[in-house]
Amino acid sequence: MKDAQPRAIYLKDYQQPDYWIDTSALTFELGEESTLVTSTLNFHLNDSRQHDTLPPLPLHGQEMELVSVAIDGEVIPADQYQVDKEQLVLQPKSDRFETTIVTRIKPQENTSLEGLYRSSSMYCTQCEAEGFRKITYYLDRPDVMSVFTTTVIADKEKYPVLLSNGNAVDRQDLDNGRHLVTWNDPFKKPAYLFALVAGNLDFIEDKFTTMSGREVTLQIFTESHNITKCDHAMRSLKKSMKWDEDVYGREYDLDIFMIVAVDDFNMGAMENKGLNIFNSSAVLARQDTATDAAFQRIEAIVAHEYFHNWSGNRVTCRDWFQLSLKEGFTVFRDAEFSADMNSRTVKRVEDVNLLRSHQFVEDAGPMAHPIRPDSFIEINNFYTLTVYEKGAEVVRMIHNIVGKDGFRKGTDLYFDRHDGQAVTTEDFVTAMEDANGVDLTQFKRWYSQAGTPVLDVTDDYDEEKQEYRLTIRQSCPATPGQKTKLPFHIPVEVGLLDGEGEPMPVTSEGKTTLILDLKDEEQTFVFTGMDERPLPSLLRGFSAPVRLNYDYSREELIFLMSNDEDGFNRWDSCQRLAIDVLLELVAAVQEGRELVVDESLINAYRQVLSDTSLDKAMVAEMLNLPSETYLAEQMDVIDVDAIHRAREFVKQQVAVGLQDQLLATYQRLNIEKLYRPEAEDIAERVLKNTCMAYLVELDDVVGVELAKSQYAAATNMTDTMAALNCLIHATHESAAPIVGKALAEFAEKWIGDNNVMDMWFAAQAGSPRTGKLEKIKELMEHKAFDKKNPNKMRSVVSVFCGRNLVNFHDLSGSGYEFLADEVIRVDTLNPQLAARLINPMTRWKRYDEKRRELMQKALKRIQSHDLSADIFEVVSKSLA
Ligand code: B3K
Ligand code: ZN
Repeated sequence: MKDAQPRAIYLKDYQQPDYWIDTSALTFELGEESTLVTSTLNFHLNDSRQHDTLPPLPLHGQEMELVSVAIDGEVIPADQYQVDKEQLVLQPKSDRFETTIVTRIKPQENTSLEGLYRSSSMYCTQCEAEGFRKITYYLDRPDVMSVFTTTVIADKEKYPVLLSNGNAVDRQDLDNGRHLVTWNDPFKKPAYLFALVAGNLDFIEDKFTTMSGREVTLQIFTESHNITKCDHAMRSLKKSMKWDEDVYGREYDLDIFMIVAVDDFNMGAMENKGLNIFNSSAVLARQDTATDAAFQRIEAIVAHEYFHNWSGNRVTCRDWFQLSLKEGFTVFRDAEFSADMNSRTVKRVEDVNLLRSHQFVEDAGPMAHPIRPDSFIEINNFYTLTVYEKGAEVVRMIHNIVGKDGFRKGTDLYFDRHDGQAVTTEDFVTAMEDANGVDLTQFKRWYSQAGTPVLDVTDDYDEEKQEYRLTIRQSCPATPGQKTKLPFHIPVEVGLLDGEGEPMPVTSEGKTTLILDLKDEEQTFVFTGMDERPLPSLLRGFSAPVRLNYDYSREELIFLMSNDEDGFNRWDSCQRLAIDVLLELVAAVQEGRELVVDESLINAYRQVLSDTSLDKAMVAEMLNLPSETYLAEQMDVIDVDAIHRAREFVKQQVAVGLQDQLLATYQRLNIEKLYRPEAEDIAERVLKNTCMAYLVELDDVVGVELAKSQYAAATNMTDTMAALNCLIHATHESAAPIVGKALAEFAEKWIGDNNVMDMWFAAQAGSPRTGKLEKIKELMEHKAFDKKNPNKMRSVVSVFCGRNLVNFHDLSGSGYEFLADEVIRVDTLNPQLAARLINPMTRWKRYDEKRRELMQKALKRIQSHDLSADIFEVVSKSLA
């Protein structure tokens, strides 16, 4: 770091601004060389702050040329304002005034994908969190909300479509082949929700009639070659609009809702008011181009962004420390939507898997932070799994504490009370308390304390008294800046099973499941009238984001797997069993002992496979071994090679042990059918493909033959990709010649489809067998690769470093050097992307000494460069 070091900002320093903005009128003249932005802003003094004289007005602004400034129509000479790399400071002369500021920007040179930039042939914007300040000088903070009117002027032939927030209020043809469209958004909003799009785009259109009978026009825009891939997103949008009315009573508020798909985008999508901008991978899907997983991801992201219209836009965040107010809540909303549209238990399993294998890692690492952080250097580094996923778990716990109806009362009050305001997580919790007459004071520690709490559970049974006692101790590991923690209020849902596997009543009304409110460091819960010793089913539905330890025997886990009435815990027991077996084998690998897989795991899987009462997607989830990342988390010192060996060995032994059954299941499900991306059909495909993935582990041609025929016959991308992945991973020698040919044919067919090619790249980069570092470098030179495009970089670099652990952590250190080079290169172009790429190296302290040294060296090399605030923060916190 050569320049002055970026500074942290603190939640405790929050102050309202000295001025508010009432209206913002913007005119964009888009030109090939540069874009001229004229902004006319109406300010008034913030009376709730103390002023003796009129305070100066500092406006945020970066990377732009200031052309002129006027206040109330009078041009201000340069000696009467200050301008530097970060801001423009004006001195107002009255408590109400209008500024007119003209700036020149160069979107075509903007590689950060923040502010106004170009993606292929179009212009688009991304303003959250602080990108608007790259467009014009402004009070770029979420508590400053104003009414925006936006005029876009551009060449009509090149940019026939000109979009911004709200409703179109004027269209005109101008001289020199240009045209103009003016948009007005009647809802006050912060600048981060501003959006603009200009391009030669096609669109599909539909209508939605809201619950009060208003007709809304729905449009999805994309480049014309992708127009046949928008129907699924449109269906998802209509379902989301209906669901938000039914479940939350929330209606859409403008006459038009637009989605635009762009190829160069840092994250999934953005909820700009009335004009959502999406990463094309989160919109485009057709059965031949997108997998079931992509169809489901699209449905969830469309819903998520749509739901933000209330949880985020109508009620927004006071400051960026409150990010989880909108993100945690909206993730909870989209998760419930997906659960209602598909299988609830499967959705829960997927979310918990993500949380445990990635958020728990974050919470135990150098970047750990509470869901409401109390300081940050670069806010873009805080769009994390903690703020999003753990934030959603915290909202879910409130939902569980106050119940479904109580939660709805709480959200009704929250939306009514705060409509049009920028508020805090505290306000959200207060609405829940007020609507339900509950006290959530202790619960609020979830917002301020970082780290994953640990529950250690023990029990005893008194036969004479017929009493069963469950003792739960909570603790929470230290995290950066937080050595000790106060006890959390943790809702722990439990049930008890008798010796026959029947649920036992646990409440006086005879209910068989109940939520224990754990509030102390240690608490004992007594169950009376127990005529036998029960087996506890703990943390049902994953009722709190914690790690839970209870000394289950393998027999008990198998018993729970087949008898627990809680579907989530049936899966979790299966996971616990697999982890136990796998960690035992990891130790055997490390000690050079012979590897033997406990038969009980294979028998358990056999039983799962033959249980026709189970949802097929659940069967697949149960057969899925815990990921290498999750296993790594269970170890004090991570041994990637031993984990990989052990896991591969178990896969292979399961395949050997269950060969006939896997084959029979595959054949039973491999029937030609019309493609539908619906839960039931998706479940059939996922189970079939899980069986195939085991069968290619055999030292036998059978699996390869299946994959080969499925690859040739597939009529949808789910089956195509599953077969291709199986060929890539197959152990049998007959796979090698086929896989090369299949990959080449695939690339030839799909070279023009960015999203499909991303899967092709990822399949190779993620495979321990094909994805060696030389191959990674070769992939990055492929003609379909683009070193500036976030999707491409993620599909090769992030997949290699995050999933292909044995190759990334190669003892030569070459993986670390490669990642350091890429981070340094990307940081000069797109700091947000660089900060995501570096993530796998931030947990260096968890590895063996040799790897620790190598990673530390690579991090220090990065640190010696002139860095963005984003990378500076991640690197310095990691090395601390
Ligand atoms: N709100 C955006 C995320 C913006 C990220 C900026 N670095 C997408 C979402 O969560 O809906
Ligand atoms: Zn969001």
